[in-house]
Amino acid sequence: MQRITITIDDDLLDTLDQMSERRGYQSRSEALRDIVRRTLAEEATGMAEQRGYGVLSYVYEHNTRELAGRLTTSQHHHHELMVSTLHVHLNHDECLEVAILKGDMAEIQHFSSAMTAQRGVRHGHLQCIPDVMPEI
Ligand code: NI
Repeated sequence: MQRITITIDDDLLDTLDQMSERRGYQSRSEALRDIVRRTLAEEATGMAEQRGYGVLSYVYEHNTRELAGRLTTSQHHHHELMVSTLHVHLNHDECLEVAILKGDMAEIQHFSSAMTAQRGVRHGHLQCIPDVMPEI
């Protein structure tokens, strides 16, 4: 680990400190390391033939136009990507699903977009974790 000095304007530093407090970082260093890691993860995700993991989450109404069945069918069509799925019955109508995916990042993104673009699916979110990341 190395110690560096950076120059940053007051407004941006204020914003960094506020974000650090909101997210519970122990120090500016940890906040900055996490920002760099996140940026690298986004960059790596866009690379061709990049492999890794995806954490896909979404909420849907299980009674809407056989949506539950169609989402399950899509998962079976892409069974090679599926590692595990967590299903939570949120209330009478809504379900929360979290799927752990593994494979080609482009395929993971394509599959995730197709799932979350379905009518009746809300709060769709995909977190990408590329396989090859520099150690920082
Ligand atoms: Ni359910």
